[in-house]
Amino acid sequence: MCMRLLQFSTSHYCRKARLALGYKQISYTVENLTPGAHVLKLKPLTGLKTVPVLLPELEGEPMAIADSTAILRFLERYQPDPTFFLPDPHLQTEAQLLEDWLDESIGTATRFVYYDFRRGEGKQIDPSLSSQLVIQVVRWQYAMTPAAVELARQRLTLAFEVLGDRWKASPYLVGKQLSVADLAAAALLSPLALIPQYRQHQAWLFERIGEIHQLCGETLPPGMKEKG
Ligand SMILES: N[C@@H](CCC(=O)N[C@@H](CS)C(=O)NCC(=O)O)C(=O)O
Repeated sequence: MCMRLLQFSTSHYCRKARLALGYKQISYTVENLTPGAHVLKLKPLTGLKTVPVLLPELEGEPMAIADSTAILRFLERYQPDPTFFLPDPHLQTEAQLLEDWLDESIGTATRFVYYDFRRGEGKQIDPSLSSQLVIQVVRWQYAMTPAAVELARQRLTLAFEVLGDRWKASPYLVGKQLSVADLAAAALLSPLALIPQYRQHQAWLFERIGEIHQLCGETLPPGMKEKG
């Protein structure tokens, strides 16, 4: 039996779980859920309504694990090698703190800025009525007002400073090896690859995002090209 990942194919949090599975070379299948109907499946399984959810399909293991951070923790316990936990406990705590900030603050900011782009300047990516309707629903669901989008942009500016200081000096955000912080950053900032202004001014970010995807055997995010 192999593990099953319940996901939305476009979700950057699901990308984080896929990067972790790929890094550990664990085979898994994905089940793409339909937004809206997903709640009916997820609520009874996890008590939450968000993807990713991992179904380990293993005896003696939980039936379902919700939340990307919990999934990474489970994968590390299930298969410690290769590790994405740092041997120094202080550095591991720092990596987890960065992961939490990226999940809770930056992943949300990315979502706001991305959907704002898709209905404005980036409308041509998919101007179809169905796509624009989905974008409107998501914007309404998360109360993406212009003021909230502006605050999200400011949070991203801080993220570029914090991540830039670290990734320009070393391939790793914390310590001397890949950690949960690197995986979280590579996934949660990836939707920005479609926005020309970020691609142009934060080239270092997309370079590192590309390298981490390659290391994890994960397809590059939309807007980034595989190297020949
Ligand atoms: N903290 C969660 C966030 C996951 C999340 O926000 N997932 C979104 C997709 S990007 C979702 O499932 N939204 C559907 C909903 O809220 O009903 C994690 O790290 O897994």
